[in-house]
Amino acid sequence: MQPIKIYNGPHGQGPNPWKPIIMAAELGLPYEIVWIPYSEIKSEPYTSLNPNGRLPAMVDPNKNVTLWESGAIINYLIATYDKDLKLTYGDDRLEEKWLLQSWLMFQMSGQGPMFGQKIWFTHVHIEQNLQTAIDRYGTECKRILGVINDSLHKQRQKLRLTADEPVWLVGDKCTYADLSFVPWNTLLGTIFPSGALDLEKEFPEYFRWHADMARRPATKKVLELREEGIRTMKDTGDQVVERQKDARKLPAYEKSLGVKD
Ligand SMILES: N[C@@H](CCC(=O)N[C@@H](CS)C(=O)NCC(=O)O)C(=O)O
Repeated sequence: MQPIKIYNGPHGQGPNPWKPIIMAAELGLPYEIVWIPYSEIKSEPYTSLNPNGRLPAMVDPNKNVTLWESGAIINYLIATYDKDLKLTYGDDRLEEKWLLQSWLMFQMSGQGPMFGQKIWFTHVHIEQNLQTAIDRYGTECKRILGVINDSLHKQRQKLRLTADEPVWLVGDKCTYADLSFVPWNTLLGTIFPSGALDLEKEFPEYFRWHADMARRPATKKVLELREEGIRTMKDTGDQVVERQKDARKLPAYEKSLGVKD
C-alpha cells in the first residue's frame, strides 16, 4: 500500500490536519505528511485539492481519492480501511455506530470553531481585550467541555465503571469520535492562558479522557511528531495573520496538555 498523503502547515501547531493523521496512525496505515507553507494554500495547485484553501487535504493514491475537510477525511479512512472495526462500530450496533457521527459533527461544528474563535479573540484579533467576544467564546468553550465531561460521567455510571477505568463517548471502546477531539485539546493552554481553566478540577472526566487518549501509543507518537515540528520547523502561521486585516499576531506556543506522562 502506498502512503496516504495528508497536507499540513509548518510548523504544525494548527490542529485540524492532526485529526486524520491520528486516525491513520491508529489504524496502522502508511501515511506521509506533506508540509505546505500557509502562503501556498490559497492558490493553485493546492486549491485543486482543497477549494476552501485550508488544511488538511488528503490524497489516497491507492484509491485515487482526494478529499478535504478533516471530518470527511476521517469518515473516508474509517469506511475504507477500518474493516476490523478498531475505531468504530458495525451495523450490529447501529445506534452506537451513528452516535459516533453525532460526536464527530459536534467536534467539527462545536469544539473546533468555538475553541478557534476563543484563540482568535484572546490572542490574534486586532482589537485587544475585546472582553464581550472573549467572554462569549470562553463561555462556549467551557459549555462544550461540560457537555463532554457530563456525557462521560453518565457513561461511567451506565457502564458501572470504577474511577480507575477509562470511559469513552460511545460504547465500551475508544473510537474515531473520541480521538477527533485530541488535537484541539492540546491547545487548551493557549485557549485559556494564565490559569483561566483548571481542566482537572473543573472537568475531571474530560481531563482523564484526554490523558487516556494521549497515552495511546499511536496517538502519543503523533502528538510527539507535532511537538517536534513545533520545536524544529519554521512557523509559517504568520503568513495567515499577514493576510488578515483584523489580526495582530499569533499566540506564543503553549506546551501541549496531557502529552506529558
Ligand atoms: N473545518 C476545516 C477547518 C480547516 C482549518 O481551518 N485549517 C486551518 C489549520 S488548522 C487552516 O488551514 N488555516 C489557514 C487559514 O485560515 O488560512 C477542517 O476541519 O478541515
